[in-house]
Parts: sequence; C-alpha cells; structure tokens
Amino acid sequence: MSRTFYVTTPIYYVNDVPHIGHAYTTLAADVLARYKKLKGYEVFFLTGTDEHGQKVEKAANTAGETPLELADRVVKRFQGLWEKLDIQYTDFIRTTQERHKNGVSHIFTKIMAQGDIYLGEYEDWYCTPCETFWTETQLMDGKCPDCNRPVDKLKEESYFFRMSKYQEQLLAHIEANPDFIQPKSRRNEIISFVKEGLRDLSVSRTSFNWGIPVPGNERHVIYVWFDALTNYITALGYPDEESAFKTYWPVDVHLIGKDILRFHAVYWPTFLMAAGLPVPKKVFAHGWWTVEGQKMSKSLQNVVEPNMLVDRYGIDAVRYFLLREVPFGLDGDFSHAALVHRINSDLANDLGNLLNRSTAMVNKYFDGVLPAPGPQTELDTAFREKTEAMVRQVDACMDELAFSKGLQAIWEVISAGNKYIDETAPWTLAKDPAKRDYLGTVMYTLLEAQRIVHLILSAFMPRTAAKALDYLGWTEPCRDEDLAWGRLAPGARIVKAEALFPRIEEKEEK
Ligand code: ME8
Repeated sequence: MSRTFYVTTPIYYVNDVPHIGHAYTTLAADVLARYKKLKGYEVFFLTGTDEHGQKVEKAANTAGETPLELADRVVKRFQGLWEKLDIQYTDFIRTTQERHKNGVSHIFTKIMAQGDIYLGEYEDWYCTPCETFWTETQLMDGKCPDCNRPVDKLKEESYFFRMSKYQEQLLAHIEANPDFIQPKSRRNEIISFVKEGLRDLSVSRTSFNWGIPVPGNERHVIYVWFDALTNYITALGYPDEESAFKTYWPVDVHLIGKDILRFHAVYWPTFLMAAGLPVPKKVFAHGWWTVEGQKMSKSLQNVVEPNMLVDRYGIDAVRYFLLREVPFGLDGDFSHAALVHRINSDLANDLGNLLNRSTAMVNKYFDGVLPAPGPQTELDTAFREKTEAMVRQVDACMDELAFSKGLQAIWEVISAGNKYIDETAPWTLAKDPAKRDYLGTVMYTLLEAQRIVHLILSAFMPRTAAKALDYLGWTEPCRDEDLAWGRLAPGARIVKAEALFPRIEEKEEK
C-alpha cells in the first residue's frame, strides 16, 4: 500500500492581498509536499481562500463590490502568486464553492441532530477584525486582547456548539499525543487555555448575512470559523466518506501561523470529535514575520510584496531565504540586507561555487566525462559518509518541520565539499599520471555528493536543483532510492556550470 501525506495551509482571507506572511506558510507546505513526494508518498497539498464573514462583507462594501466580486478578484492575486512561487498545490478550495457549502451544512446538521448544537442567546464583546467573541474578563483595557482594537457589545439569538462537553476528551488527547500541537511552547499555552475551562461556542450570527445559512433557519449564517475550518475535509470530498477523504483524513499536518492556533487546536478538534471524525495528527504553528523590525501593516506601508521580491531576487532565492533564515516556529525579521547576504554567502559563494569548481575540473581533467571512482583515501570516505549522514539528518528534520536545521545540514556538506577540494588539491593530483585513479575518485565523490544535495534541494529550490542536476548529467526523475550513494553513472556527461546565483552588490540594497 502506498504511503499518503496530507498537508494544508490556512485558507487566507480575501479582504487582504497576499504578503510574505502568507507566502511563508504556503512555501513551507510546498517544500514539505515536494519532499514527501520525493520520498515516495502520495501527497495531497491543500490551500485556498476564506471568503465568507463580516470582514469580507465590509471590505466589499468599502470597495463598492459584492463580496463575491471581491473574492473573485482577490483569489486571482493569491493563485497568481502561488504560480509565481512555483507552489504545486493539489487543490485550491474557496469557501464559496458548492462542494464546500454542502459539506459545512452537512456537518452542522449532523452535530445539531445529536444535540451538540443548540439555540440560545448570546451577549458578549465582539471584535470584528478578528471575528472573535470575548468575555468581559478577557478584554484588555476594554479592547480586543488579540489586536487591541475596540470591541462591540452584541446580543443576539445564536446557535451554540457544546464545546464544554469535549473539554476532558480534548485535554486527554493533547496529553496522550505529545506531537499533536507543536512547537512545544505553544502546546503548553493551549493546555493552560483548555484547563481554564471551555465555554460553549457561538456558531451562528444574525447581524450580517454573507455566509452559509444555518440549515433550517436561514436568518442565521454559520460562524465564519466553523465554516472555514471545515474546508480541510470538504476539499477531500466530505461528506462523501468514500472520496479522497477516506485516503487522506486525518491530516498529517495543518501548517498555520501562531495567530490562529486556538481555532485549530481547540475549536476544530472538538468539532470533529462531535461529528465522530478523527482529529488532525498534527497542528504546527509557525512564528511571525516582522519587517525591518516593525509589524507589517498597511498603515505603515511596509507590507512586503512577494511578487516584488521574486522580480528582484528570483524565486529560489526567496524560497531559500524564508525557510533558512528563521527556525520554523520562531518569530523572524525580514530585511533586504539579510536576504542579500544569504544570496551572496550561501547561494553564490557556497552552493554555486562548489558546482562551478567541480564541473570545471571534470571538464578540464576528464573532457567532461565523469570518471569511475578509483581507490578511496580517508578524505574521500569521510566526505562520502558526511553526505550519507546528511540524508538521514534532513529526513529527521523534515519530520520535525525543522526546515532551517535541515538546510543547515545540507550546507555543512556543501562547505565540506569546498574544503574537500582544497584538501585533496586535484590540481596537484592532475600533474602526476600515477595519481589519475585518485583524481577520478575525487571527481566522482564531488559530483555524486552534489547530485544527492540537489535532489534534496529540489524540494526547496526546484528550478536551481533542476539546473544543477542537468549540469551533473542526472536526467532521471527524483525518487527516494536515488538518494543512495553511487547512482551517478561513470561516463555521464558533465557540463561546466554557469553561476547559479550571481552575486549582488550589498551596498546597493537598502
Ligand atoms: O486567519 N508572519 O486568514 P489570514 C507569518 N482565514 N505568517 C503570517 C503573517 C506574518 N506576519 N501574516 C499572515 C485567516 N501569516 C483565516 C484562516 S484557516 C481555516 C482560516 C499567515 O488571511 C499565517 O499562516 O489572516 C497566518 O496564520 C495566516 O497567514 C493568516 O491568514
């Protein structure tokens, strides 16, 4: 039976245009999906857009459009950006699609029929930008504790989800599954939150109507988070349980930002428990990007537009930078200077230079034909073993979603490769005909190590890796078994590489 892997991003609100924060989560999901494909998994990678709710309705009013017109326009911005960033998703869900609306109505009806959704009355403080209700005690100085904006007192008839009933079951699940919520610090926050007590949750609104109607009571629309979270199963075909839902649910990992962890680690699993469905295997909340030390915001006009970054620095440089610069799970700061520094040092100097030097030498000493490896010295064996160990290290890192650590392990091999050239001094070996076999070993070892490096890097930097593999005479598709040492066939034609990443003048960048 083939192994499957299901990864999701949040579905993004269409009242905002995409910025590097959105690109970050989607990129991480893409890298993970590509890596798992390389490892032989059947992968389902889902992204999409969250198109209902008061926030979208208000933005549409301001723009003089209907909410659907707004959504149709902004969804293209997201899809266009994903294409530009080489994001290979399996499916893109929009919450205004029929397949989604049907699934949401179905699960809502199911939970209501068993008595876990009931009609009551709501009175509380509501933060419209966050689409969240707060109790009096949760407010900070009378304002929303998440965004510090003013809140409104709302009293309305509302359907409630009996979340309180699932408190103990959720807690037991979190405690029995240490990997369920990651990173660990965030898991502890959720445990304390749940222990403080779960209240029943208002899951319908009557104050606006841009949403999915409550089945049987059309005065109410379903709460936007109930609607949105359900995308993760409606995209698979739920309520048809014989669809992709059967193959891929429960999800292997929901990748999200730390801002929406509570929705994913508390609300969503309790909805699923009530519906009698398995809960996600893992929810990973990554950190927050600021820009040149400041929070990204429209009013500060410092929103970093990924399109602009790609035009200026290239897709793969952006893909590499975002995942390398900051450990996934921690907050990070974006700056042009840091990006340029990474391009020059890691990509141009280390990665590009190693490929240039080694392919040039095979051309100089062996007319561009890869020699068979001869006898090995300790230096050769050590470099080979380091490369083999890296493959295992990266695999462990990917399981922990430690992208940056995985890239570091790859770069240790690249640096070791550059050092290996200096230590074996092929130019000296080349002068002595008796050392020809050793020279062959050095060339083979260098190129084979880079073939493995670039196979793994194809998950992170698909274009660069494809180019490099071409220079290295590797024309096969990337498969897991090809990560083993010795697959590059002697006799392969090696092309002298052009610079993979031209250096950028650092002082130009402000
Ligand atoms: O919350 N740093 O949508 P959203 C890092 N529709 N990541 C960031 C970021 C930043 N500065 N800004 C945004 C919603 N993100 C809901 C989700 S899911 C069922 C519904 C990323 O458009 C991060 O992944 O506000 C965050 O969780 C997400 O964008 C929020 O996107």
